[in-house]
Amino acid sequence: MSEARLFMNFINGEFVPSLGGKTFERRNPADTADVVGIFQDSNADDVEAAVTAAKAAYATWRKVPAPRRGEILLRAADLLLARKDRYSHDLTREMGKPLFEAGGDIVEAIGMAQYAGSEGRRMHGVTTPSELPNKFQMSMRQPIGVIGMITPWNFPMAIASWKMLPALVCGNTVVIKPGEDASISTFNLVECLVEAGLPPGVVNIVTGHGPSAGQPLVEHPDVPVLSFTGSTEVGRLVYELGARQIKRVSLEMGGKNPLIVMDDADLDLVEQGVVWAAFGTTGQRCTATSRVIVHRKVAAALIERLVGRAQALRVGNGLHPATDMGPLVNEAQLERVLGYIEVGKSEGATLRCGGNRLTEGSYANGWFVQPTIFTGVRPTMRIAREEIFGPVLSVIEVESLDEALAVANDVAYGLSSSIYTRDINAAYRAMHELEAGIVYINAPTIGAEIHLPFGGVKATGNGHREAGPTMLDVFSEWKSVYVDYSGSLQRAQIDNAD
Ligand code: UN1
Repeated sequence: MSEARLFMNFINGEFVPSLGGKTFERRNPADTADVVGIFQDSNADDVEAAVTAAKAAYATWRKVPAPRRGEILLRAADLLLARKDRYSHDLTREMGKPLFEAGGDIVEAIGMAQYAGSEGRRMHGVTTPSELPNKFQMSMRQPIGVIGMITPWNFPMAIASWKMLPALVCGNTVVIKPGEDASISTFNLVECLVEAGLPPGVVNIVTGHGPSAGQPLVEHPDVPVLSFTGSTEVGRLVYELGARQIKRVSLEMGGKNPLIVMDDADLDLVEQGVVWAAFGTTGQRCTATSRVIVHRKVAAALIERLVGRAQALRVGNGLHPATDMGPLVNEAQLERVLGYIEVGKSEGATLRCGGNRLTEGSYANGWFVQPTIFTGVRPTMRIAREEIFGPVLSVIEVESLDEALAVANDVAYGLSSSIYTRDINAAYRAMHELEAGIVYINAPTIGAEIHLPFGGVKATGNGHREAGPTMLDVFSEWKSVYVDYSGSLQRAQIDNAD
């Protein structure tokens, strides 16, 4: 067991305690005897100090040429790669996912650092001809100011990188409040940026809880842009509070992601994909497969395979190399998942495997639950409609592609989706008709890459996309510039009208 480390806030390049003098501790969800860190329980005064630092740093950072800003990110990518093992260990210990998955979280941040870093030499605008002679026109991106970020614990390094790195390359400065269950990864990301040359005040970290540290950030008048990933419930609050000050608010929220299995699907492939996407990260991904919508002809065969695979998963401490599935992140999440399992039973779904908390032996000090599969689920049941964020899979049987698509779309959310079929027409129909920001063909609902837009429709998001070329849109303002070198007044839409 390693030592518990004391983490200060990071404001203006210095590690400082919370002005309120309070701290909180984080324990390893696989072994609650292991205190992984003690963090500042920040308040509005800490947020004020961080925003003040970010605002002052903005005056100079916005003028650093974008390629120079990008070079810092590219150097940070190299540092992240060199420290991948250590940072993966920290990440597993703070939030529970197995080491191999934690490595993926770091690799996603490395990819984003390379992608956002190289954007420093692109950030293309549009240059178009004028309708008037001797007139030139173009558009360019400009930074906005201090960006407030509230990040979740489930991808503590990747999601922090999706927000922070595009914001920085655009020339903004940042105040970030990481999820209180997994703050260390944000410190690790920022450590690399600082060693790579990021000036003081450009990124500031304020740890703590939503009401005491998140809300003052959301409401701060000097923070014009908010980027939030988390629950729809909290996202709605962030949106409402932001709207009062006409802030730009980018929200990334829940999912109830469907995976359609047609009767011509390759069931070997389906079996592997479903188990990975439903139980990977203990189901705690907003992209997790939580509904399998299967054609009745292959349902029985598929269910048997899924149950066999789910029961064979090795649940345990993510630090052990043999572990397939780690614990849930905290006690509240455990209670929530167990609560939904009870809901599923009382709604009349059939519990085919799992359903219990694991408490014996090495499980005694952790938040472990078995991989759980419900069959006979009807689309109207709560377990088919509400986001559980745990290793609970609902299997729904259908008769046709039309019915599968209708069931898939009949939920509030629309993040990720998938269809397994060998019929190219069915695949293309699904691609067009699934109400989701992401569609996979013959692959499960998880595993988005950072150079395509990431985000969802309906209650999942509010129209913004993280990652991909669209990532710059949240963190920059367009400016259109007209240069008239005719030496005379040329009236657009009038002097050239005939
Ligand atoms: C999330 O669950 O919030 O596509 C992000 C994926 C990962 C990111 C998940 N690359 O599953």
